[in-house]
Formats: sequence, structure tokens, C-alpha cells
Amino acid sequence: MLEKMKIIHTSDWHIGQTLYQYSRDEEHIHFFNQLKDIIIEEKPDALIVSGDIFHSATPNVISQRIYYHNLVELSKLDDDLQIIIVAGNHDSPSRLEAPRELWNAFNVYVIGSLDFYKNAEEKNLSYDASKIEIPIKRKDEILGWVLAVPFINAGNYPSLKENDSYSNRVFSFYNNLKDNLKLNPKYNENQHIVATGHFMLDGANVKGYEKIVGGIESVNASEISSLTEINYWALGHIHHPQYVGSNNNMRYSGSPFAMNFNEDYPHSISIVEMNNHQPNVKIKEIEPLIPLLDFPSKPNSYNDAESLDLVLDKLTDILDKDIYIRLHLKSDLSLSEVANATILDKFKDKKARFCGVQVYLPESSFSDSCREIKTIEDFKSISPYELGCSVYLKKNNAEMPEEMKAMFKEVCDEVLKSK
Ligand SMILES: [Mn+2]
Repeated sequence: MLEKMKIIHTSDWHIGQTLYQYSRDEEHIHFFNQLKDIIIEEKPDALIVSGDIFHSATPNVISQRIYYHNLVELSKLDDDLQIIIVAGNHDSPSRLEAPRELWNAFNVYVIGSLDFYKNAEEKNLSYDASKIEIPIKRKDEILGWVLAVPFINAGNYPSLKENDSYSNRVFSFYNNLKDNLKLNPKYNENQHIVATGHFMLDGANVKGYEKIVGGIESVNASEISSLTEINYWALGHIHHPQYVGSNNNMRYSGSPFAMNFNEDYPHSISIVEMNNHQPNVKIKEIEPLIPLLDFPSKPNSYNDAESLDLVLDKLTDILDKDIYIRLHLKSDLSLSEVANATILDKFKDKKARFCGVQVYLPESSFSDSCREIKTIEDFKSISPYELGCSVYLKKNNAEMPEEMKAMFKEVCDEVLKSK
């Protein structure tokens, strides 16, 4: 008989992250308290965390204590609750996995890496598939399986043919994995299959994702969703909660709270009930402990923005709130030292946390110093110095300070001379 199976899907905790040098430990603890309540209420069979447990590969002692303490607390909530954790690109696979056997005693299964090894006869990398086939049990019955795949470096997905694309290699990898599972004597068709992954699917909404640089590799969503035996994809990496593809079974749970000001959407965890091989997802919003506030609300341009005096005046009312504040204001020149000091002074001994200023300059100062690049010839005619200055202007909405310009010019000249 096909039993229902309930999982809670979350990812991208980023324990140990700091925002403008403010520790976020209290916010993580606040999240774990909410997660505990949700688990008590929902009684899931499994909790799946799809990578980026820690913000850094070498988390500090406090971060580790928050992780260990809360994971043990979660596992104590229910003897039948299985917790499955895979490493993300931010985690150290070996560090995360080191206490693996100890965790098993708490019904926690941690997969840091696949332990790829070179097979003597084959050219391809092989791995031990049984390590990542995790049965989800209720009493002694196996309800389903989690193919617990951590983040894998693009170059490490085995390639079956020469010049196989990244997306193809990811596809064949999961295809293989699911075929392998079917050979497992404990597998039968009445069991659900969930796969984890920590990668970028094409078509995903990446708002707030800071590290998009040219040529980032993504996986073809429609190709991978043709693996219909996989009933639900519990994905991590993208912080915006969303489905990708048209089947409503490939999902990023998103991070539990905003990691930066651009993640200005509600954050949540996903409660997934598997019934008849179909996932039914319920979204549970996570209430932030310390909200992030753009103040005043983000203007579109210089004309919409307000002046420093006006902004500081309005600010008075909210300085005693426990919030992160990023200021937006207009100025005819980049902010002076005096203006910066005035702002910092305003926040002194206040509860609100200052997180920088975005300055909006008049449009004209933009077009004066930013030449349009339309052709390769335009591009070639721009000196590295000129390009650097205009990138600075675009990024900061302010001219590069004179002192920095001089230093930058010196470096450019030096490099060009040595060519
Ligand atoms: Mn992440």
C-alpha cells in the first residue's frame, strides 16, 4: 500500500552569517524556535536541509554550538523524525560530515560529499551510491527514499561522453542514481522518491542572489524534470522560495530569513506531503526577528529620492526599533565625511542597526562620465582606468574619490608599462 509521507524542506540557513558586521546568531535561534514549533505541529517523517548549513567553510565556535544544540533539540522532538542534511557550496564537505557516525545515533544523516573515487578499469569517477540512498521509515516500514545529493563541483559530475555539457552530466547523474535505487532490494514502487540538489536551475528567480557572475552554470529544468520517478526535488542554493519548471515538484525552499537587503520577499519553509507520488506543498512563513528596512523606501532615481536632512529627520521615529536600516538619499555630490559622521552619530546608542547609505546623484553626473559602449570598437577605445572609474560610479552612484582615483591610475599605468 502507498502510504503518505510528510517532509519539511528547508535550506540555506547560513549559520554564522553577518550583516554589515552584525552577528545574526539571535536570528538563527529565533528561526530554530519556530522550526521546533512547526515540527511539533506537523509531525513530519523527515526534515530535509538542502545545503548551505553554515555561511562559511570554517564556522566559528558560536555558530557550531548553535548548530549542534538546535539539531539535537530538533531530533529529540520525535523519536521517529529523521533529519537529512546535505552540504552546500558554502559548507566544508569534510567538516560537516566529520561527526557523521555520531549523528546517526540521533537519527540525523549528514552527507558532505560523494567520495568520488577513480575506478581502476573505467576512466570515469565512481561513487558509493548506497551512501546517499536514505530510507525514510515509519516504524519498520520504508515509506520512501531520499537521494541525498550535496553540492557537487561542476567538474566533478561524471561525464559519460566527451564534451558532455554540465546540464547533461547532472541529468545523467540523477538518472543513474534513480536506476541504482531501483536495484536496491529494499526498494519497491509503492515508495516515494525525493532528491536533493544544491544547484541553479535555469529559469529560477534569483533576486537577492549576490554572486551572479558571467557564465554561471545552470541545469536545464525541463530535461531534469523528465525523470518522473523522482517525485519531489528538494532544492537549495537560491534564496527566493519558488517552484521551477511546470510540474510543481521542483522547489527551492529558500533561506529562512533575508541574508541581504535585496532578499526583500517573505521567507519560509516548505511542508511537503507526498501522496500517491504527488507532492502537496504548504508554505509556512518564518517571522523575522530583526526585519531589514530600506529607508525611506527604495527610490527609482535622484528625482524620487529625499535629501539627507529630510531622511535624518524622518528617521528619528524608528531608531528605537530593533531593525536593520539601509538609507537612501539624494545628493548633488558624493557624501562628505561630515555627512557620513552625522549619519553615524544619529545611530549612536540606538537600537536600530545602520547598514550603509545608497546615494542617488543627479542623472547628468552619470552621462557625463559614463560613455556608452555599443560596439567592440567602443570597448577597445576605453582605457582600463576609464572603465574602472565608470564601474565604480555605476556601483556606488558616486564618483570615485580623488585619492582613490590617483592610486588606481598609478596601478593601471604600472600594469600597462609592464606589458
Ligand atoms: Mn545559499
